[in-house]
Amino acid sequence: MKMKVCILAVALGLGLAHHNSHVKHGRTSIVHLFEWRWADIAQECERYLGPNGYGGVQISPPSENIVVTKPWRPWWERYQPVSHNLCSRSGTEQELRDMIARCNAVGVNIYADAVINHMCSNEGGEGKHSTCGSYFNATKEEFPSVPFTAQDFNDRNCTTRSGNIEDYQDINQVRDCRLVGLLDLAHRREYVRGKIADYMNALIDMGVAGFRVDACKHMWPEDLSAIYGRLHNLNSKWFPAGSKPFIYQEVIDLGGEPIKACEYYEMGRVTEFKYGARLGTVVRKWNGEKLSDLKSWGEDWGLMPSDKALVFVDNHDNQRGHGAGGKSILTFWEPRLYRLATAFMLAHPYGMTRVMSSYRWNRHIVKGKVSCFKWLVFTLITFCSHQ
Ligand code: QV4
Ligand code: CA
Repeated sequence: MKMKVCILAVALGLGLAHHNSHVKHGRTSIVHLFEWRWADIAQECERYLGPNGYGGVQISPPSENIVVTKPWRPWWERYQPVSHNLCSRSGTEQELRDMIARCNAVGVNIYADAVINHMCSNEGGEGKHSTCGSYFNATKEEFPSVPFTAQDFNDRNCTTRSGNIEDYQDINQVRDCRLVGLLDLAHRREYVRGKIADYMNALIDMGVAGFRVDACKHMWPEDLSAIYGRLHNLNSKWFPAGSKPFIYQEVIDLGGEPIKACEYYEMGRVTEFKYGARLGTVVRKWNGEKLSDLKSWGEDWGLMPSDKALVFVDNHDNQRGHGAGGKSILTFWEPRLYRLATAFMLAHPYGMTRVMSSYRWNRHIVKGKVSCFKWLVFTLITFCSHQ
């Protein structure tokens, strides 16, 4: 039944306005510079990405977010916005503007990660612990810098006791309740749609070529469509007049849930999470699979249509145990296999490809107390053996 709905929606052809990535010079790949500073991205565009044929960069969310200090500043605080001001750990608004201009000047597009499903966590407290110093009150759902107030959130539309998503089999919960406590915006409200479009339009006017839209599974397709419909054309200083922003939507669809990636095809591309999960099993030679099996790689393997897919070996979530993907996902922790999978992805014509540029972290600490103890013992032994 659900599949029929998807086919109908695509057949209605509400336009493929946001599917063009606008990459220059026939380039085919972008790179996610996860948590990079704007000033460093500008240099990287000029020094490496432009000369080496990268089409664009996905940047970390540029909007002002909550500052989480316990136990340390985690990367994921950037997925908890408190306003649409443009200062973050990556830099100031002026640095963002300068980076976008410099990357555009060398033919490298910028795609911003738009966190629009929610604001910060319900446990975010009250005060000015935010990256531009804006005041907010998470308990009262007040974000005066936008402004958003309690009526702009979905509480009355959510039916779970906790107010959080409890069952991914229930579409209403997934879209109208809080994802891990994150205050869920009511996109059916014209006002909320307008504020989000204003934020995205400010970035478009600065020269971005499009957006990765975060957590799309948690937003109704018709609401997203209404928001995208309000977006400006790209800045004609760098793009042909009439160009619509490129949009790729984060929907994790590995099967088994009622919300399907195909519900979002007509509005933009969609992240294909089956790609990295399945490629990982082949490269690891699980189930007796061989690289030569990949000659039929693509839709025949149950992947979405190539012209709808945004693909990657791993992403910032599943390389560090967040989100979904499973054990087969390859990361830089296994460099030989990772290089192989990435080279295959870049050489193969399926989907729009995204390379991951991340950073190393201490896996022992992340994995909890037992491993933490092991790490301590290991560090002591290493230290002593070097004395
Ligand atoms: C905790 C408890 C909750 C409790 C809540 C109370 O776990 O049970 O209700 O406190 O406030 C962080 C913490 C998380 C915490 C939450 C709220 O990890 O433990 O909840 O904050 O304080 C990133 C991280 C999340 C992080 C979030 C917000 O991955 O761990 O949560 O940022 O800081 C699904 C979605 C998919 C999503 C994926 C991770 O369908 O959309 O999970 N992926 C995107 C991004 C991802 C980001 C978000 C969505 C949210 O790629 O990076 O989550 O914007 O599959
Ligand atoms: Ca929602």
